[in-house]
Amino acid sequence: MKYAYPKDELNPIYCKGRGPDYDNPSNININDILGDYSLTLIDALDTLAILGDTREFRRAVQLVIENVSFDKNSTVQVFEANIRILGALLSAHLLIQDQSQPFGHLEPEWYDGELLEMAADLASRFLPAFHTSKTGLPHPRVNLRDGVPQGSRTDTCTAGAGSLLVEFGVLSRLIGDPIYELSARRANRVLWKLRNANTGLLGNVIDVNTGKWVGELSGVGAGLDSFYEYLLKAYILFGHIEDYSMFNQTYALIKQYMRRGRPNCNSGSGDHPLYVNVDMKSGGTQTTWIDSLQAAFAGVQVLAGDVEEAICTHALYYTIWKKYGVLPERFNWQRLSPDVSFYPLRPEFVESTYLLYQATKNPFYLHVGRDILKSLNQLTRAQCGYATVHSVLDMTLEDRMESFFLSETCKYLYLLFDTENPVNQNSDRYMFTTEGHILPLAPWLRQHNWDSAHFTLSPNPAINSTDLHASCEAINEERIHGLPLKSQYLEQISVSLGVEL
Ligand code: DMJ
Repeated sequence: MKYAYPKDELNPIYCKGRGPDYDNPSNININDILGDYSLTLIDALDTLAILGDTREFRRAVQLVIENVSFDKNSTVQVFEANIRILGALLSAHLLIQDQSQPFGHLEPEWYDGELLEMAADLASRFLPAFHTSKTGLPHPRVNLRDGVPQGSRTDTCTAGAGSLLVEFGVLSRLIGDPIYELSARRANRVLWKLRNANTGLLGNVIDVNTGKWVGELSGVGAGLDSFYEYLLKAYILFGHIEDYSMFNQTYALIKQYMRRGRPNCNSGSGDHPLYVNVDMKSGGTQTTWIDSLQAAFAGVQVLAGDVEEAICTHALYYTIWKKYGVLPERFNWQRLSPDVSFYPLRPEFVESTYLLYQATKNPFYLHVGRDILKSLNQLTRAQCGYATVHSVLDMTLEDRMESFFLSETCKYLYLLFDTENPVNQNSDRYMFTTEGHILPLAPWLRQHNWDSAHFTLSPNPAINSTDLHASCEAINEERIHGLPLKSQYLEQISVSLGVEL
């Protein structure tokens, strides 16, 4: 707040604010995310509530309402603005509206739904992305004032087009306007139809006008990660069996085509399991790297009830984290070195550590959390904040702190240790969006107040009851008191990666 507000991000080394790069519109690394709308403050609203800083939360809400406008000549990515801004506004609005105020007194006396109005205004600016595409898949970018820019790119990653349902569904249900939920559902169904006929897998990049795959890599990391996550989370929130069925079918295919290594993580022999990137047409291995976004997959596996497998997935990223002190963006599992070596303070590994601790209560994950905390403080702390690691090889830093550091990385770390936090005390009442915003799990979200007969799209994909086969394993005593992954297997990964755990 001191150095950056009202800018979008903090430059933590030179203590300055950062906004969009208006001089260079093609700088999408910046402009996709920064919209001149106090991004970090908005993204961190519910973090303030979770930290119990009610005064600062109310002050931040007031600043946002009084000073932020979406009537801006900013061209942003729909996906990023959805998860970071729309999700944050909805979460903060719902926290304020919660009659029981479990986080303390969050509601400003004068509050009259302004954050929800802002959310609806922002989402209405996303709609041209859907209306101007030939398939129903959204264009990746919109100008907040003018809609889809003439001649703008039509290739979108699958996660970008197919992870809008959680926020759009909540908004639709709050304001009673189905357009958002139906647009997001339609995009999911279009993607679903375009699965490869042979494998059933989706690629990572698609053209929104032709519906042709431009990237045929299929994996659980960048480009696809939150698509799977949101099928499951949309089901948890809204209870539509269609979403659950889609999740279960894809999850089975992920196991079939992408998983390598011994069949059972915690027994038998063979290599440590690994989810690789494959060719969507054949299922054959396509790359020798995994990326740091894939570390979130263990969290999805926890939510899906596949805790043993989550323990296994997480252990690999823990070993890589220990090797460098943070996670390189891409790690080559053949050469055992980074292919892409920056670390922008991403939350995925912390997130799955937190979710695994919630699921197992095994203190191993508290130790992992302490390791994370120590290395963030030792390696990334800068003059005015925490800085992106430019290269894990020499630990040089870059002057950037992305908004997800406060909305996710810090939040999950805090929640890992704050066992009395209302989120942890009522963990069956909340769900995290892919940007770490908490949403209530509530009966009213399982209903909608519009007449679905007027709004049917294409028919539901065929759903077979045998697709619905998830189960929740009970965690036995051994899981709580012993190492979650048996020591011989932990040692196996540490030896193969040359790390001392
Ligand atoms: C965040 O914006 C979200 O976690 C998203 O799902 C993936 N990318 C970043 C964090 O790495």
